[in-house]
Amino acid sequence: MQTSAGSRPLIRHDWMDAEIREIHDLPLPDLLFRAQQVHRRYHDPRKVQLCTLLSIKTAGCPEDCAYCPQSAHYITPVVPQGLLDVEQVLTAARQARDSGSTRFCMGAAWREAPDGRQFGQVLEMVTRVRELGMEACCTLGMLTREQAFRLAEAGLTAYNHNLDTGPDYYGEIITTRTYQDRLRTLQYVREAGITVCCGGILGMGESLQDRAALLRVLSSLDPHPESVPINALVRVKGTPLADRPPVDPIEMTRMIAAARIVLPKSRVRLSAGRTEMSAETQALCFIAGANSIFTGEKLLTTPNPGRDQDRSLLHKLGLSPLGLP
Ligand code: SAM
Ligand code: DTB
Ligand code: SF4
Repeated sequence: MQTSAGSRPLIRHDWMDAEIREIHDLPLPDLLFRAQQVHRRYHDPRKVQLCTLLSIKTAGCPEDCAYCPQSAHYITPVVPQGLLDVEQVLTAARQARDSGSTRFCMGAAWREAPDGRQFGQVLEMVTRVRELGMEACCTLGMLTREQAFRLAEAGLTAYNHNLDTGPDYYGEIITTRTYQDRLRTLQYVREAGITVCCGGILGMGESLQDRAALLRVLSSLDPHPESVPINALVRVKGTPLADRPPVDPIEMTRMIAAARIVLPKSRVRLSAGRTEMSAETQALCFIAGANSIFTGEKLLTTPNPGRDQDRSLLHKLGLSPLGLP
């Protein structure tokens, strides 16, 4: 078993909230030093995974997630769009691959993945994206065990299903499903042999305790999620969280560093919210152990720094895109 200087193993599933808080609140140089030590043990610190998102079904979602511009409960600027054709998706995937992305993530504003023709269409998208030589990820809402196995059979690399925040704060953000519902889908994804992508959002009014609790729950999953997206809330007009203050850059850095220390092998993704982050903030996040980003003009429905901007940022920092494994 790999151990740190003391006798504690580095990969742990028994983290306690208080220990995580202690790490999170360390003087920043100490926190970054610890995060770098862990990061360099498990990852190449010069490589950043590039992922591209596409919304394959947009808006009209029956869930009431307070952050989400695609919820049917709120009036937002997002224009609804039914499920895209397979060919439209492939065109976007090819473009993403040709501009250096190795993972293509397809998101649908569903509470739960539907059965029938639409699910068949998604399975075809997955298979065809894999045929392009890319990793394929989906985020379709809740799944049944059978759907998870069918996605695995189609070749799906990863399934994104976020816990968003700690269990105590969850009910303040979403009332139409429970934390337990989320954990159940994550379990099916794991059983099907698909890698797990699961993280959260900062800036929704949660406390530092809620952030620590999110990391504790993520670390209790065995194995740890292979990918952990850390999003800064994108504040969209019409959503209940539209008027929240922006996430403090140092708080973002601390959360990424704490995630890196608690989830040593996971790919930590600096996800939504980068259009509002300076190059310096993003640099701090990479130093803290982030090693993946979403690249391309758009996330699902909101803007994201374009490829040229990301290329020049990575170049300036001496980082380079990760190739396929
Ligand atoms: N409907 C599916 C679900 O909720 O699992 C898949 C799509 S949903 C848009 C994917 C994730 O995007 C959410 O779990 C949430 O963490 C993130 N997200 C949505 N709106 C966001 C926002 N305004 N800012 C940051 N992250 C957001
Ligand atoms: C994740 O954690 N962040 C991405 C991805 N997983 C699906 C989504 C961010 C969405 C931001 C708001 C939008 O563009 O609609
Ligand atoms: Fe948005 Fe997904 Fe929540 Fe639907 S389930 S409102 S798409 S985050």
